[in-house]
Amino acid sequence: MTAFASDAALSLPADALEQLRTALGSGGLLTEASDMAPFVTDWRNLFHGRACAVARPATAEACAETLRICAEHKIAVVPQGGNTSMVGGATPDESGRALVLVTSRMNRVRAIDPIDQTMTIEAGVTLKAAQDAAKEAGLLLPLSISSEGSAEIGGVLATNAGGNNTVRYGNARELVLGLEVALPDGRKLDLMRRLRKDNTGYALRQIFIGSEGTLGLITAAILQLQPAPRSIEAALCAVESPAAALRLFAAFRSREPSAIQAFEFMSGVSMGLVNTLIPDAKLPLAEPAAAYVLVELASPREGGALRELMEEALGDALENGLVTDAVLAESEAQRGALWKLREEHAEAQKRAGASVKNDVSVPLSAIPEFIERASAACEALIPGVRVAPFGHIGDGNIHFNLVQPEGADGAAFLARDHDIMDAVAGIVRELGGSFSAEHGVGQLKTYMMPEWRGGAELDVMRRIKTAIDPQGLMNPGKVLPAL
Ligand code: 2HG
Ligand code: ZN
Repeated sequence: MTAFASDAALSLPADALEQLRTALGSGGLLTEASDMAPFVTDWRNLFHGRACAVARPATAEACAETLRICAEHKIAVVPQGGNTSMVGGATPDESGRALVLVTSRMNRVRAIDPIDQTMTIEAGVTLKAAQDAAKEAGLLLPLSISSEGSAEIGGVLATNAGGNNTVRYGNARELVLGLEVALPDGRKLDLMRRLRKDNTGYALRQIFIGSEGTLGLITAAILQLQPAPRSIEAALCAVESPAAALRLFAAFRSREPSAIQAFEFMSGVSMGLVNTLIPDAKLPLAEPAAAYVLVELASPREGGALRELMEEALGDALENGLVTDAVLAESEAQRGALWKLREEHAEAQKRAGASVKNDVSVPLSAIPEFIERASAACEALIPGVRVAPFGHIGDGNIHFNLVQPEGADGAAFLARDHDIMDAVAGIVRELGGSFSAEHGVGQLKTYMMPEWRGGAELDVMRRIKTAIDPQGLMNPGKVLPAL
């Protein structure tokens, strides 16, 4: 639905508009429908909302003041970073009553400390820019996701992003030492301590990480960095099945678990879409395979030890049939080309038409059974559906995505999304998994919360929400279903 400027003016009281203009300065507040358009639709094009205004504060103080004004006038606030949510987490509803608060202008790397190995960074820095700043200082920010070129630190932390390096370094929450938050009433919550040890009451920062902007707005953080790797080896392997991919993971793990920096799975169907729909993406193997693994080893030590490890592990795997073909990156450019094949899966699936995403996790041991049963269930539901799973198999997170049958009507396919998600979720549940491993709940999956997190768990979440955001203004309709 399109928002009109007149609607926006109607839903934003004149005194609130005046106060916001003063707090945000020229260019910090957008109220024209055409200016607001990029901020009211999600990356997947699933949600089309409206907003009374888009605020773009340049400082944490202006951000907090914006929240204070909104609290005074009871204006709902939808926080937004790079707008890369897969679950509509940063898109306002259609009422036009909410203000979208965009963090992109708070984009300074405040400091990097080489002794503490920490980075003090503002919410609007893109993950890629943060990685580059760490690299320039001879360090590593060990968080890597496909959308890192546009995803911003605030959103990455608010959603507790996972990604390719979780297998070694954990999710975003494990990297956060300190946090600065603008509370819904406009106060600043200063948790910017860079301490490894600090047992002084509740670990408040952890409540905001992964809360998807429903409790407050993260304005800055102190992140724990790691030594930069001096040797990196990457290989793309063809395997016959998810079970073979898992056995290969076990083989690498038993040799040198601390060397594994990424271990990614790609189904043949999903890789096929990348190959055909992404220019410059070319499979560097003789034959297409049923499935692939991208394995990356990294170490802060120089020398050939890692190469030896990779060659020995792959040599054995080729010999015993676990891997049917493999290619090792011989240069940074080749490593980049291998990663391109993996990182473009979401984009390729978008180009292939409508898709239903199931961002699930199960115990590693259950992955082969999960993929087999979920594939059969979806093929029975939608004949011709393209079952295109891929993901972070080393940490148990599979993006079990279904792409519409070729030539089918995308809208009709999407109308079945709950049937598909429920069929997949049922299997995930039987196997002890989660219906959302890294993308969060947003507005797309709130309906699943009562069944999965009901009883005391949802009750405690609601009590926390009410305690911190008593007016219910922060990102309404996300994470917690309406009562
Ligand atoms: C990835 O791992 C992202 O590439 C996107 O989490 C996954 O498109 C998806 O479902
Ligand atoms: Zn992912």
